[in-house]
Parts: sequence; C-alpha cells; structure tokens
Amino acid sequence: MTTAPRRPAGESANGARRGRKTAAKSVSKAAAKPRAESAPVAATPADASPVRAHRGVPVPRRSGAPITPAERIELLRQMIRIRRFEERCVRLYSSEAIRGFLHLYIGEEAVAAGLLGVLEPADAVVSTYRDHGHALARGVPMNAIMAEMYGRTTGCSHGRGGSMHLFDAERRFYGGNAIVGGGLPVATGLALADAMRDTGAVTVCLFGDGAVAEGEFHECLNLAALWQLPLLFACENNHYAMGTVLEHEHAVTDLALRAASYGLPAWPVDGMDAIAVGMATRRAVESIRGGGGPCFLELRTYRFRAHSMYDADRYRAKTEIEEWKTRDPIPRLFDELCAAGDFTLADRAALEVAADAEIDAAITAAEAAPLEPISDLTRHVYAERK
Ligand SMILES: Cc1ncc(C[n+]2csc(CCOP(=O)(O)OP(=O)(O)O)c2C)c(N)n1
Repeated sequence: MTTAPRRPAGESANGARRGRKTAAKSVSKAAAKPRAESAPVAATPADASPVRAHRGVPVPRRSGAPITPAERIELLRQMIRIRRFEERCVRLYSSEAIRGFLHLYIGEEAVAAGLLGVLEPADAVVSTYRDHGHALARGVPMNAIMAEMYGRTTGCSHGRGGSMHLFDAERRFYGGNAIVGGGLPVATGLALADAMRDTGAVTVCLFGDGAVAEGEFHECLNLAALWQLPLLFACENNHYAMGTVLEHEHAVTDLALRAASYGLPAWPVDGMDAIAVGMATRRAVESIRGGGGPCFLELRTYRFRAHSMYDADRYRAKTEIEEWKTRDPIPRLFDELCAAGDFTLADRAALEVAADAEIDAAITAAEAAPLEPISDLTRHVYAERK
C-alpha cells in the first residue's frame, strides 16, 4: 500500500509535503485542517512528566479532560467484570470445559476500561489475541464471548474463532487477531475508509510492545501520519513479548519516543491507572476528531499472569510481579473512590455479585448452546452469497 488515497490523476507522488497536503485534503474533513508544518511534535505533552526508562516505574501525571465521579465508578465496574470473567476462564480451562489457547489480561484491565469507555458506538476497535477485556469493555455481550470460548455456534465468531478471535461487526469490534501486529494494517484501512466516507468515526488500534518490532507498525504509523488518518494507536506496553523482555528486543525502549519520530503526537500513560488512561484517551480522541490526525499512546502496564496458560513464566522474577501487583488497578481505583467519599466496601461487593451473576448466566447459556453440526463444516471457508 504505497499510493495516497484519491490522488488526482497525473499528480506527482514526489515531494512529501505536496503529496501529504493533497492526500490529507482529499481524505477527510478532519484533514481539511492539516497540522501546520511548523507545529511541534512532542513525545510527551507539555504537562506530562517525560519518562525515560521503562523499568523505573514511571508514573506520568494524569492529563486530559476530567473523568466524572460516575464515570470513575463505571471504570471500576468494568475492571471488576473483566477480572472476574477471566478468573472464571482459568477455572473453566483447567477443567477442560474450554480449550485452545488462553491469553489472560489480568493486571491490564485499566487499559481496556479507560480507553474503550471513552469511545462512541460509531468508532471502530481493533484488538489482539489478549482480547477478552477489550471485547467486554467495547460492549460485546458476555454471553456471545463465553459461547465463543466454548466453541458454540452462538459465539460472536460462531464458535470458529475461540479466545483469540472475538469479533463483532455490529459493535465495530474487528478482532481478535493471533498475528502479532496483524491488526495494524486492518485499523489503518478502517481509519482510511472512515476518513474517505467522512463518517467522523475514530479507529482505536490496540497492540502489544512486541508489535513495535514488526514492519507493519512502521508502515502503518507512517501512512497514518502522512494521510492524517483518524486513528489512535494504543500500545499496551506490558514490558514482555511472550518471554522476551523489552530491552532485549528494542534498542530504544521509550516506545512513545519512537512513535513520535513519525510525526504524530505520542506520549506515555500510566496504564495501571484507569483514570489516567481515560483522561489521556479523551484528550487524544478529541484531538483526532478535531482534525489533528493520528495519536499514539504508550500505555505502560503489566500482566500478572503468564503469557498464556501454556507458559511456565520462568523469565521474570517473582519479586517483580509482586512489585507490580502493588499497583493493581482495581484496589487502586477502589481506594481512591473510597477516599473521595463516593464509595464503600458494600458498593464494591455489589459490583462483584453482579459480575458473578452475569458470568454464571453466560456459562449456563454457553453450555446449553449447540456445537456446529458436521453439515456446516465447510461453510464460511469462502464468501457465501446471501
Ligand atoms: C507475526 C507473529 N510473530 C510471532 C508470533 C508468536 N508470538 C505470539 S505472542 C508473541 C509475543 C507478543 O507480545 P506483545 O505484542 O508484547 O503482546 P503481549 O502478549 O505482551 O500482550 C509472539 C512473538 C505471532 N503470533 N505472530
């Protein structure tokens, strides 16, 4: 994909400035106000702490539009729902009720809740194989997700995708993708389509730090910046790509700094703080909707569990895991709500009871749902005429 969209016939592709302005103008209303060539591109916004080393537990200040008390409670509700869903999945997996791969999101819930809570229904979301939290926070019904884990026809991918391939076109949730970095070109295409149709929608592309090492990452950031696409790159930097720690793979471990070199605003965010994630996302999305072009958030987070259920997790120290658990986003937000007088232990217990009831109902429905019949085995291999 090297041709700028809707380039008028005969126009030269040489000269980045000329190509960029022309392409941007024709791509979207947002791009009708292309960023001034002299505008500074910062790795961190002026009011955030610059973060150099990722191992030093960096905590940039919260910055962006405020999150109301009611929204804070919703963040907590969503995180509890995701955590308890996955804890139940561990039990279901251990008892072999669900099979295949299982990549847990436990510890990273602040990102899904904070980021996706800010979006509109018309916006698009592209996820990774660690996708349960993203799908739940996006509003994919839990029944459809649980049925997918069980491989039932009532699953959101008709039972054919499983844990790594949750998909719901109606909610503009475009996967679930087993390929590291595979969602980046999909998201770039979605954002390009929305820009060309002038829908005003923003696409959010979630991916891990491992994807930054892929060629697609660099191609997509370049094109998104060149064409000023309405695209938010959301890198979940949990510091490990399977068993490989960030600094064994990347010469420059400040991923926001690397992203900024493509000419888009990029900054790190405390990904263990749902409020910080929500504020940063709101700020980025407002900028994108206002015609500011793509943004990049480096959400610094941590997974408390192994890479997947098959991983012995021998590559990181227990002390490191325990250290990160002290920043668990759920008790952290709960304590903050209590301190503000907005919340009590009983309120939290009520959220847990509600989440458990939703999970119980989803399991009951999944277990009662049919498996795919043999007669459907070769369906959906090629596109079907309706
Ligand atoms: C293109 C590609 N290369 C390698 C793999 C094997 N693989 C699966 S997960 C993974 C690590 C990815 O780490 P990251 O992107 O940081 O995501 P995280 O698991 O930390 O959420 C790798 C290398 C793959 N699935 N796809």
